[in-house]
Amino acid sequence: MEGKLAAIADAAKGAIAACGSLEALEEIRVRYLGRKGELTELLKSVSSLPPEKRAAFGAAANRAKQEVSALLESRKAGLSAESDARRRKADALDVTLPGRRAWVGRRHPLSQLMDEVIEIFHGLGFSVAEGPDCETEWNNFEALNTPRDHPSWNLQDTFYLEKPPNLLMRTHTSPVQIRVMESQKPPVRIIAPGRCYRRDAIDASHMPVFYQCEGLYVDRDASLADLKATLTYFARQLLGEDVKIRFRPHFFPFTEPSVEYDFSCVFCQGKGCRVCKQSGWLEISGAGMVDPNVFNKVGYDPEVYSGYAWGMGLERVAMLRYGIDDIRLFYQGDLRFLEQF
Ligand code: 2NL
Repeated sequence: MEGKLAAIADAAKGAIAACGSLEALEEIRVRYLGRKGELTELLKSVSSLPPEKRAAFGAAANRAKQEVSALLESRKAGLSAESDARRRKADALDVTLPGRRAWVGRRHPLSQLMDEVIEIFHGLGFSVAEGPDCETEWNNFEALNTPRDHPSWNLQDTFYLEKPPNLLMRTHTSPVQIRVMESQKPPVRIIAPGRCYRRDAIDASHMPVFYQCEGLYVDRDASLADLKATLTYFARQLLGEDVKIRFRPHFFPFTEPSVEYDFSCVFCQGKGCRVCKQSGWLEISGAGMVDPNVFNKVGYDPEVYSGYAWGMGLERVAMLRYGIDDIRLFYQGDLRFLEQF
């Protein structure tokens, strides 16, 4: 019996010393000192001993019980203090942590560029005109002298609204200029920045939604020389005094004569590189003298008035300016791209 008492007491003391949590400690208490605990049972068995052995064993068993009890209490205090300390540490406010910096956004690169373009033409006396994204066939095509069988005036290339009367998403911002000419007399000096639409599959150089900035000047004596001077001034303001500009003959239904215009490559100074595809020139867009048929449609007398107009795709200008080779980057909202501007 004495040997068993010593073994149980030693096991209990060892378990208490090794125990790592209050829950485990409670299990140990139940196991040894609970109502059916091992030490409790041993104490109960004192009565079954021969009388001469009862006193000594009873005293030894009680001593063991007291020792284990005391150890349980002190271990409990220790574990409580440890868990309190742990919780305090976890809940603590670390005043040495750097604060979270307020996140500052910025304007989209296309918006920044549009503002610059507007600012440059503002300096030449042009004001901004705006119109709806959804337009009539008249404003978008017919008044612009565009023949009914022209590819852009076509279900395949333009988004039409389902309900009559054949409204569509504008394919350029020219309808804004038609609206201005139909509602006011010359002189006209406006630019029309805005969003345009076309039915197109998305790839590195096409988006179904894109931005344009067109311009229109109408007066009694506007000439092709004025057009060239205006676009040359614009090119120098936008890309620097050294940039050259060239005009090539072209055709548009709404201008006569018509030109396409190129800026010398700002990356290689015209020597030929990846961005200009070795040509030394960056193709920007088209321009020309407003076709007399357009003036007739809006009620301006082509014998009295002349005008020049031009267009440019904003994404294209941005891509050429920054050497970007994929138009989709403007529309993916990737901060790694946007934060560079
Ligand atoms: C291009 C270049 C162009 C115009 C747009 C225009 C507007 C009116 C009258 C005459 Cl109201 N012209 N705009 C002129 C020439 C070129 O855009 O590459 N377009 C596809």
